[in-house]
Amino acid sequence: MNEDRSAARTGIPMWVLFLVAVVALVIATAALTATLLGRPSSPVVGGWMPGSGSGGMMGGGGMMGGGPGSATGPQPGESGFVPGTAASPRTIQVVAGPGFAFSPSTIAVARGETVTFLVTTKGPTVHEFMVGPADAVAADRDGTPEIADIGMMQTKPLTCTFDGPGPYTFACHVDGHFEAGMRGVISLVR
Ligand SMILES: [Cu+2]
Repeated sequence: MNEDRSAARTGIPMWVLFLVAVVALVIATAALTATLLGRPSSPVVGGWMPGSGSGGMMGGGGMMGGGPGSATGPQPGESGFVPGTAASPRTIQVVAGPGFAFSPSTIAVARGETVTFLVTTKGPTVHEFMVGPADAVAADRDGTPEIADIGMMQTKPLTCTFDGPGPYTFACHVDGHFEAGMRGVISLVR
């Protein structure tokens, strides 16, 4: 057999050469795939989020569609706005910190829509994100939708439907943060 002769000439078993070739091919394919797919389509950042160029910060994955009703599109009250639904929530990015603040501190939500907040902590302090009826959020009431322990540069999702009368707010209830002003307002549109 031809292969046996060539293997004998080089002194390297044929299967080793084959393995090396396969590994090289896999690496090349992976590199090409990463190049083609690695470029994220534009990050979901609404015009109302000043200074947030935070593409690539989101760890959750799978939530960033940029599809109908995402934060890239028209906002509540604007023409062409598509409200989020339970089957296809609208994604809204929220930055916690640095310092005791959320950005944005006011978030427009259409009455009745379902929204997925993607909350990213910037800075070394761990934060939480609670959202719901204002009295429940102010009282840190059990059962109010909340994400805990959002560490630096972590992003965690929280999906809520705003089908109640409101008013709605959001806040961080890590010790002292709410008192320091780490809270915001959901403005219900329509
Ligand atoms: Cu906090």
